[in-house]
Amino acid sequence: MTQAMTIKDYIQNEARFVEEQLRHFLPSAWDVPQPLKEAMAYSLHAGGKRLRPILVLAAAESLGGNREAALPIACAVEMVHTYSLIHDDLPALDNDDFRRGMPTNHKVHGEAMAILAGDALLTHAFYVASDACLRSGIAPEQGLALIRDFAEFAGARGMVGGQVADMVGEQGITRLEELQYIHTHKTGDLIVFSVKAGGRLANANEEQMKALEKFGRSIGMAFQILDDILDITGDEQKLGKPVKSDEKQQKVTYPYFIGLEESKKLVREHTEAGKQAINQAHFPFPQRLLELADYMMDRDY
Ligand code: GRG
Repeated sequence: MTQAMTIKDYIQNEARFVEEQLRHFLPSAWDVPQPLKEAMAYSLHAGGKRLRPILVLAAAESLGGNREAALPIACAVEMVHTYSLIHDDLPALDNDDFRRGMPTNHKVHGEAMAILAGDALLTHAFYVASDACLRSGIAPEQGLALIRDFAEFAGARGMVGGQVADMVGEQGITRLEELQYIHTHKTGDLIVFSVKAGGRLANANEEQMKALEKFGRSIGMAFQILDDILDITGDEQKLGKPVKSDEKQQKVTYPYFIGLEESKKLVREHTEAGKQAINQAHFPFPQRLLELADYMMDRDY
């Protein structure tokens, strides 16, 4: 990877690596019903920014870690992210028709198959992650800690918990702290897991793991606040999904609580705080991680 490459090219390159790896997401020898395979592949290959897998790779790279070991974990995170999007779009949840610029999974494959494709992507992610730990030669305790983190950050006190808090609190949120809880878990936790996983695979020390956690928390929060902002100011074509959906659903968001300008300021502040954590923790190759934080803050889709 040449240092002269722009962050945009770096992201495109890394996303391509992930895409290629995802093409072989199910072992070809496995006997899997074709409709299930198709429904899983439909959303997995529907595009998307691949930011979480890229964060796994960049975190590993920041410590001189092995890309080969990080790549399957990066794919596993994308599988969990994709399952969450499929389920989030279902009629029982957000009932959305478009995602990543395409009809949602249940619109194409039917509701039952979409639910099962999400289930299968979630469980398969844990197969891929544990298989990678077994093959990569990382210490068994490190592998187990990684899998435990994955379950924790994706599950009841992680992303699913955040989603439930969002659902239960819909329209009834009156305090910013409640919204912070939702963002921290629904969006932030998988991002925190991504950078921590990259760190673990690269044998990060305790100080570096703490810095990665702080980095993930900060850019995760910045990412979601920006998502709230883009729902108001963004371009439907670029986003690949309808805008103003928060307003239509009368959702309480950061701009609702503190206004657009203050929300934008907060995005910058969280991003800086994340970068500062990395800058203070003696990473040998932090450049891409830092650039990614800036890129995520500047995105318009
Ligand atoms: C249903 C268990 C369950 C969880 C749902 C991820 C999620 C939690 C809901 C999706 C809706 C949403 C707006 C969540 C906030 C996180 C977020 C901004 C997701 C979109 O991530 P991007 O922008 O999407 O990285 P792409 O398509 O680029 O991968």
